[in-house]
Amino acid sequence: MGSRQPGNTRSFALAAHGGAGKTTLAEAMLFDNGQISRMGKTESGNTISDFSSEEQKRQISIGTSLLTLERGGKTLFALDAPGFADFTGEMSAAIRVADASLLLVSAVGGVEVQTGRAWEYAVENDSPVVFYISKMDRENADFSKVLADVKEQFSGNALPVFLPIGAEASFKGVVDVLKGKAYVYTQDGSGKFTEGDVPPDMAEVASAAKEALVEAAVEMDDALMERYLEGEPVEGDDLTKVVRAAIAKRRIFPVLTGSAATNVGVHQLLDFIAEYFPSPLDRGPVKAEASGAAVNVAPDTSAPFSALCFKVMVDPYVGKLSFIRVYSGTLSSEGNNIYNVKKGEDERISTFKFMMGKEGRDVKEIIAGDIVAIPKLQSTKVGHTLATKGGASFLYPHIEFPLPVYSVAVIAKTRADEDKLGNAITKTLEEDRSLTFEKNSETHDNVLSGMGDLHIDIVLAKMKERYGVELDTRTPQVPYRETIKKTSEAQGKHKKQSGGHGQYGDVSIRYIPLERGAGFEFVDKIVGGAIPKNYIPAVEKGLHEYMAKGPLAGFPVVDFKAELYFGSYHDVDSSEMSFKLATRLSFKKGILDAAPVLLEPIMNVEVIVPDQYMGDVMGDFNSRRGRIMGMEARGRLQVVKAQVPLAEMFRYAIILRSMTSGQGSFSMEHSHYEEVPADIAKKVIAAHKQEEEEE
Ligand SMILES: Nc1nc2c(ncn2[C@@H]2O[C@H](COP(=O)(O)OP(=O)(O)O)[C@@H](O)[C@H]2O)c(=O)[nH]1
Ligand SMILES: [Mg+2]
Repeated sequence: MGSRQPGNTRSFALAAHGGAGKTTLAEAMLFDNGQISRMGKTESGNTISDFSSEEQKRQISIGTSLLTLERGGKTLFALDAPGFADFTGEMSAAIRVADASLLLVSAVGGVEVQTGRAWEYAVENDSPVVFYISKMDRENADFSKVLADVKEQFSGNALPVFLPIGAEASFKGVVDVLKGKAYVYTQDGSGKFTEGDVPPDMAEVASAAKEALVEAAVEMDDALMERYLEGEPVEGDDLTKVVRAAIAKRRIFPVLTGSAATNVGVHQLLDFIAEYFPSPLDRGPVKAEASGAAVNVAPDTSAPFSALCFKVMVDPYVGKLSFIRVYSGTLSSEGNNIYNVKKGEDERISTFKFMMGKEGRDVKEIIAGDIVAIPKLQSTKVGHTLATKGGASFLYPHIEFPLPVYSVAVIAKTRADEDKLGNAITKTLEEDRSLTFEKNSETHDNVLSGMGDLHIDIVLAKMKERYGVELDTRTPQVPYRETIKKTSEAQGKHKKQSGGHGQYGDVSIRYIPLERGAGFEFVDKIVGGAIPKNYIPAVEKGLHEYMAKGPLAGFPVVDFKAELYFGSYHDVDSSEMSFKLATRLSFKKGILDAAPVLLEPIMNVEVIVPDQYMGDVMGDFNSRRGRIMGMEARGRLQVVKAQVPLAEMFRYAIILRSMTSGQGSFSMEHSHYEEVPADIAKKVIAAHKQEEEEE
């Protein structure tokens, strides 16, 4: 165990559009590596990766699962990330912490929207990419077409290393152009193959492919480049070295191929990963921050221990597992604690786990480059940096998750559900960083927001299964606001002087519109003691209180100035309460006299779709009161930017999916507030009136 070295570690994210075959490929890798005795299938719900009940029921991956393989003296950590847009956050975290990405592109479906997302995340993280053209056994599999697609959309330096022998039902093996060998499989799913010479009809293509690789790779080494230009062949260790370097530095993006379902080419893929994928040493130091200053952390096993938590999983049986990527040092589970640098707290550890889906094998020592799970950490959350007490004190950059785009208001079905809700939400949020839960202080809705309806459905199903909480959902209330368009003046007089201690307050307030986003301003313009100083704060406080529920439709009033300019008082009967009540009278009248209007939130929306859906997307935005702000091409995809009222966007995740057959994706964030068109405002106000009457 003590002999493991970062130079022998390979970690990679399996990333792709949903359904490209990642989970099946992971399963084939485990099978061919002798780690499982039979291959499970996504649709049978028996793969190592898709182990949660929701994954098995829906036959898709929902969370990233970690698989650990030993191959040729190397330790391989594979992160099988979900490909559906609803779980993009899981994919981006996997790409961030792995040393490389194995980016699958289906030989039938070609490049899809999430393929582009995965590529972008890899670019952002400077992560080396190896393409894998999957499903070569399927009808209509077309290696050359997909290769051309990849080159055009991502990089001209996407260069084939494996070439398929045959295609569709007759796909039977791969040629490794670097090794100059052919591997022909028995095609019975057993993964048995024979090594032989490149078939004569492929020899020319194979040598051209090799030439292209060598030419791109020698650039990594000046001396070698010179020899190459002088006509000397580059072979053996020299070649391996420059190809490895070119991959690690994102100079070339090898393209591999195979079929997981028929188990063809997977052995060669595993060997390629072990031999050519970058180790932590090839990736070099990573950036961290110590009290404002940037530091570079090298993957050195004798340096202080440091790691980043990128995933937390709460399994009903295993309990909590925190997944970490170790960036520096060595840590033994014996006699050591782990220190959460972010929280400043010590955490007890008992073991580390080399994971295989939901199962783990205990290991006593972890080193820089490892990706492992730790059971039962208490305070550690996704994005936290771990070290040992008195050791490393820097923090790794936080893990960014995309902003939620789909929201529902949730209502507990029964009182018992309500009691359990808090705990269930807290636990669920801990596991799922692209989920948010918020009580909207303006509308009082409990709003659950995520990446799409699929995501929210799964979250609700999980909460029911694990914590026994049943929730109803409905479209959330739009957090409208109210404001005024002209200046008004209003007196408010509260007077009750019959019997006993009386009440007397009298204020005159001017209400003046302010620019959008200005909020609220209070100005005291009382002169000559018309209202004694000690009552003025009560007026201001009163305004703050009444502002929260405007007179037009019960929404907060914003972007106005209130000038208290006159009033009167009574020596005995005046009190803070009387002045507050007087303020309320003035406020209601004043706002209603000042041409009040409703404001609604406007979102910045960015939609990414294949060319052919552009027209539909733009037309649809017109019908949603959207404003197109711009368009740009991103490869064969189009990006449409628009500003659209939130009221029109609640179900957009569903609408976009059906409009684009699942090929579109979008993101949105709040931009600003704008006046609601009169016809719509009328309906909102009428609905509010009705609600009030019912209450
Ligand atoms: N014919 C064929 N089907 C495959 C292959 N790999 C995966 N599939 C099927 O494609 C579907 C999606 O596969 P899965 O591995 O779950 O995709 P993932 O979403 O990328 O993890 C499943 O029905 C698989 O059985 C392959 O190599 N050949
Ligand atoms: Mg999957």
